[in-house]
Amino acid sequence: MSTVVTDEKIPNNVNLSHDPRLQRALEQWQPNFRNWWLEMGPEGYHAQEVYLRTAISVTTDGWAHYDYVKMPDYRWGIFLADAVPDRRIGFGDSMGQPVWQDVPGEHRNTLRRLIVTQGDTEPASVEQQRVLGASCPSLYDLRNLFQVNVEEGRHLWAMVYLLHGFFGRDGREEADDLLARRSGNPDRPRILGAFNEPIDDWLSFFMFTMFTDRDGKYQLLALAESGFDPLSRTTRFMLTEEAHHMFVGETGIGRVVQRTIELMKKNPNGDVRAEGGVDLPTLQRYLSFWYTRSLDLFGGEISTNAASFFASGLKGRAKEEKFQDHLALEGFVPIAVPENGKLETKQVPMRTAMNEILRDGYVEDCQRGVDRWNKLLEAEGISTRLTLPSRRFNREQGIYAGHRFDPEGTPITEAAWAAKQADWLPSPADRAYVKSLQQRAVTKPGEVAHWIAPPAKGINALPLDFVYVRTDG
Ligand code: BYC
Ligand code: FE
Ligand code: FE
Repeated sequence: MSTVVTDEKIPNNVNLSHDPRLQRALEQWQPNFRNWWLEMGPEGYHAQEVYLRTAISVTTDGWAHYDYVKMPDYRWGIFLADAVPDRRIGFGDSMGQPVWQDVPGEHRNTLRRLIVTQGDTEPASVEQQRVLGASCPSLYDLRNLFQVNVEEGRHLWAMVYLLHGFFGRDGREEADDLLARRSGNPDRPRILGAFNEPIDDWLSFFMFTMFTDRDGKYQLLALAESGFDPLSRTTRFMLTEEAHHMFVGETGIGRVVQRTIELMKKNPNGDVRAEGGVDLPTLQRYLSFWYTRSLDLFGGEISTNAASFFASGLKGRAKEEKFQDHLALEGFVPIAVPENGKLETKQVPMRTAMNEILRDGYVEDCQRGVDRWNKLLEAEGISTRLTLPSRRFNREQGIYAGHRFDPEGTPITEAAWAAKQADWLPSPADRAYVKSLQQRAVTKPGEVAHWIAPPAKGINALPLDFVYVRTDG
């Protein structure tokens, strides 16, 4: 098992002190990261102590340490899951060969691009969420926001380690660029669409951690299969942290649903807005928006990029061992392709459909979460259900982009779309309403904003009124 060092400038289990050049390069990047955090990290919360978990090892029990820390002093470390002895490439044209401990020359550019794309999302999400502290629904939620933020910062460190460690000068330049792009900035935006969308209310934050962090889970599962072993080991450990981010999203929305039900019952007309809550149609519109923007993150349904990532052993399918045929040279995936205003089912060769196969697993996983929310409605005798729209609806990437579909996936005209859009997606008025519920930060220990139910339990077995963030500090 790799030794974990936590008393160096950069906590790590990659023997950093045995590679002085790499150590020096990363120690030079460290103050730039810190400056980026001070400029783009959680606004107004640099001096307060936050009750956070910090990764200190990669064992399944006790990998995290909980204590108060000021976020700029968080110990962002480089941790790789333990190596699997005699690991072999599990799919594609090099199937069965020993995994690579270094970057094969012929895959260098492609791998760098994958790592940069992954790495770019991490600081992007911190930038997107930076203003949320001013409107938090409770100290518990505020702490969870910051937990997610510092861990996305650690995920950036994980990708920067790979860039510095394996890609020489190009890698160092890419690492600098990861701190230079800015979410939503028209001149130097983040790479992927969803990471340039604003998140300035907590409903968006919970939808993002439910749906967009879950894309992270699936992309990381696919990269964990990589024949480039350092990438596999890095992403495997990132997945450990990712579970909490999705927990924050799923339970966050679950708590909103719960409060919405209470307010529906309280009001004689079932008018949730009149009671200061988030009505179900608004929840549905936010869900539809973040789900579809996250579907885009899987790339095109028909993708030669995806085929070549798979062929060359760089990116597999989630849980590749569950599949029978790891070559994927035979077989086709039926995909409905828009043609002349209609849908034609085409048989797409398996490798070219890899993005769609990964998306399939994601859609099922999302559905399980939505089912749990719907159970809450069902238990209270409410007939409305939250639904995932068709994967053709509201897409900006892939074969459905540039065409209009209703939430059931039926092709519609531009005029029909224009007439119904405000029923299907959040309108400026919806956004203004949601923000109006979140005008101030709720920071009294144990207090929870009116529009959301309290959590079922506290963090790390602590009570709900624990001071998760010392806001006076
Ligand atoms: N926005 O063949 P195509 C996370 C581009 S989330 C903008 O269809 P490909 C996290 C694409 O780059 C996980 N552009 O797609 C979550 C290509 O550009 P070029 C992040 C897009 O390459 C929450 C063109 O369209 N990890 O960790 O098969 C908080 C055609 O490409 C988008 C990864 O993404 C888009 N949505 O697949 C914090 C894993 N989609 O070549 C963190 C690494 C596609 O024409 N990335 N394009 O210039 C990949 O595996 C692939 O790059 C993608 C795209 C799956 C994203
Ligand atoms: Fe992440
Ligand atoms: Fe995450």
